[in-house]
Amino acid sequence: MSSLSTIWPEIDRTARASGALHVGASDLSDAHAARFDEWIEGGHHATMGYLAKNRAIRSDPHTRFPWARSVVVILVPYAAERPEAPEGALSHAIARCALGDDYHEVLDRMLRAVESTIGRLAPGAKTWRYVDTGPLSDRLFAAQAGLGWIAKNSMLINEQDGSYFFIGTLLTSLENDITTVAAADRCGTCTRCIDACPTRAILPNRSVASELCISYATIEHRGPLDAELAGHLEGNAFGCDICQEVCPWNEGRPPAPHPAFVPRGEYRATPLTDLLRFSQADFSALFRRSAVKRAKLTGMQRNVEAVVKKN
Ligand code: B12
Ligand code: SF4
Ligand code: SF4
Repeated sequence: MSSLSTIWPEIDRTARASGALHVGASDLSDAHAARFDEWIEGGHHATMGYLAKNRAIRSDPHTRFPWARSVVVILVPYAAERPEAPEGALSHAIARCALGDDYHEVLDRMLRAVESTIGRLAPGAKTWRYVDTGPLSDRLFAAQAGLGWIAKNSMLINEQDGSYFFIGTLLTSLENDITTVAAADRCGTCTRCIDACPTRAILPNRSVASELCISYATIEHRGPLDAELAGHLEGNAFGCDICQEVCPWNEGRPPAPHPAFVPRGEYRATPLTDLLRFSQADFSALFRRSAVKRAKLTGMQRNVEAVVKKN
């Protein structure tokens, strides 16, 4: 059976040709699985019950993937800059990561391309694609692949290109013999993200309490918003970028977004409050192939009402 290094130039080339900015390789083990256990025990997954079910797999990924020996990791940039738009436009209220196409589909297609390169050059090798929804930590693999450090805001930050990117992972049965150099921790004494978080959701151990996080509340939480949190959305109706906006590693010249993540013009042209009058058909049309669909029409109307009430 081949090892990753024998076909690495081809893997790297395929991933970059499909739009990845950084490509790396990690072992399958999670050296920090205990941190995940601690987070779950603290109840910081809130109502995302599927995460608690992943505990056993995180502590020993081989229980679910006995054949896997390496992980190919890709970083794919989205728009680091918000588009110019009139006051009150929808584009001001949606997190940058959701201003283009749904990343789950885009990164899955990119990983498929890498998968077929592996299939061609290492016949018989097994692979498994994950974008976000897997029972494993995308950030941890990216850090172990040397692509960045786990920062105080819990994001994976790349020293050259900041943190506005998605992570895709491809488990493979090929031996990991790629040499990686761990990225240095560049947070230093900075605490800008912790100080800027409007709901004090960032914990001292580089993790986030979902139950306090605007991103969780506006995307994942079903039912009415907690009254206090609803008063601190800071204009965010889907997701939140505040702890990345203040980060010095996102200053400077950002990388261009993958073409699928260029902000959609319709969001600049639509007033946020229009959503309050939307039918299901309007919602489905505006957010076709978009991650915003996850919040559903009722969730988005709940969020917009909270944002408008505060203003
Ligand atoms: C649940 C989840 C959320 C939750 C909880 C967020 C959180 N910080 O834990 C909520 C809904 C709040 C959320 C919000 C967002 N999310 Co989210 N989310 C996830 C998901 C599905 C799991 C994360 C998780 O398990 N968290 C629990 C913690 C304990 O695990 P972890 O973050 O993976 O941390 C591991 C390691 O980092 C390690 N570790 C922790 N501290 C340290 C310290 C050191 C020194 C080391 C070496 C290791 C280490 O411990 C863990 C071990 O497994 C991942 C996808 C995935 N499957 O990994 C996406 C993911 C983390 N999310 C992502 C994004 C883009 C976002 C948002 C920016 C979206 C938005 N704009 O609103 C925000 C950012 C908020 C924030 N500051 O984290 C990206 C992050 C990309 C990046 N550059 O880091 C991911 C990777 C999705 C993807 N595939 O691209 N998210
Ligand atoms: S995403 Fe927003 S609410 Fe969540 S930790 Fe970052 S700044 Fe705080
Ligand atoms: S704002 Fe400062 S502390 Fe927070 S992630 Fe960026 S460098 Fe680290």
